[in-house]
Amino acid sequence: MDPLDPLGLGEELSTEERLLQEAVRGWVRDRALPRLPGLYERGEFPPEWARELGALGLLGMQLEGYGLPGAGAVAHGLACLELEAGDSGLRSFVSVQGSLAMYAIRHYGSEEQRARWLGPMAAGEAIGCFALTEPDAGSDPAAMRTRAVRDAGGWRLDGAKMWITNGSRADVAVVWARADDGVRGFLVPADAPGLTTADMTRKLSFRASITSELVLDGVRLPDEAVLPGASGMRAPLSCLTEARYGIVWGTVGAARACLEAALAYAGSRVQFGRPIAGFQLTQAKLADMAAAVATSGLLALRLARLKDAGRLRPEQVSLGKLNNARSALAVARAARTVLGANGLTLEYPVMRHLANLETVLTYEGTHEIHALVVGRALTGLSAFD
Ligand code: TGC
Ligand code: FAD
Repeated sequence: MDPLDPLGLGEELSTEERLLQEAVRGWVRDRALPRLPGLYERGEFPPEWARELGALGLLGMQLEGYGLPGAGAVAHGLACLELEAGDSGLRSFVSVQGSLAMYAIRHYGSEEQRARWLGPMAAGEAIGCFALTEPDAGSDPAAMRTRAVRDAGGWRLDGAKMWITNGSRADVAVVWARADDGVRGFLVPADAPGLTTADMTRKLSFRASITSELVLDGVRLPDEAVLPGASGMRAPLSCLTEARYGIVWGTVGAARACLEAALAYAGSRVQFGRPIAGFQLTQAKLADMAAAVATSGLLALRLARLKDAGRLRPEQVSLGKLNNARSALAVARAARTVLGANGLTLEYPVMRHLANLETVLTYEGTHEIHALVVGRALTGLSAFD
């Protein structure tokens, strides 16, 4: 049995998809994995990785037009899987750039906004962030307090956004704010007077990823800064569906990396005179991990087929995120026990994945929110109203 692919899902892939997967896996192995423990310890994300990920064609890879690759759903998913097998922060960088910021500009932006931003963002020359969450509006973003007021000179934005990936690194922030006619999206350049950022440095999860607070204090913007196609909560929520799809795949990668580490460790660690892999309790853990990797991979592949057919519904993405984030976390926890005390260190990737997966369970809609979205789809009754 191939521990990286227990059900042989690789047989479902085209040659192009396999080549892309190999390329991303190779970049993660050669460029990222040797540096990740140190970066995680110091709380850093190397700025030069943006252009490297751009050169690999991964930023906005699933988007079409404006010179973007227009990759299929499986290829997009495999890239997320391989990146997150390295670190969830890597996949997040690509998700925020491509599935949130670029997706918002591609789908809701004007021709001028698309022409200005999409090329440099695909190349990793310009960084974007997606600012929806606020100190008092997390799971319920519709309760946002950031206000956009229109006057003769354009728009004035006031408010605060929190937990924003790449907030301080971004050349352009996609900021969601409440206007008189409902929620609107704005492209706020980093040098806009009145915009300040501060990094959130005391995280114990997602340490190799930049997370920031944004304060908008009387930020003046011209009419051209509005995303003309975005009106109401449907627009930001549709971006979330796109990024959540990437998480469904990415979590398979994190789980696979933990299984791989547990297998290698169990095969070489000797206690009571034999490798711990020979103990029945260890084998039960490994078998459960392999089953989780295989079934979450199958689920991701099914969602990809639905997405390519244009039939993927948001509640199916919620079901995928619900299952695969929980499943990956369970794999990481079990793998951690197999590694004993060594599993607690940065010498092995497992504790890093375990800590990251606590974020993955929480962001892009918490576990509970996705359960309620699926519950609403199953029963026809909304727990939110
Ligand atoms: P409601 O306000 O009633 O509906 C608004 C409109 O939006 C539509 N809609 C969606 N459309 C596309 N995709 C989705 N997932 C959608 N969910 C809702 C809905 O049909 C309606 O359309 P219309 O035309 O009738 O106006 O909202 P709701 O009751 O459907 O949703 C409530 C709830 C709780 C599910 C929603 O607010 C929610 O998803 N909350 C979670 C917030 C969240 O996920 N935040 C994430 C912030 S970004 C982030 O975490 C980035 S992390 C970095 C990384 O990704 O790596
Ligand atoms: P809350 O909404 O306060 O939830 C707290 C608890 O209450 C959770 O368990 C939740 O499930 C539960 N709860 C809430 N409502 C209900 C309910 N109706 N029924 C049952 N239980 C409920 N946001 C962005 O906009 N952009 C980003 O780039 C971004 N990046 C992030 C990066 C990191 C590292 C992290 C940790 C977060 C990031 N977020 C980002 C924010 C993230 O989306 C929010 O943390 C998430 O939506 C949850 O909001 P909250 O943390 O305020 O929790």
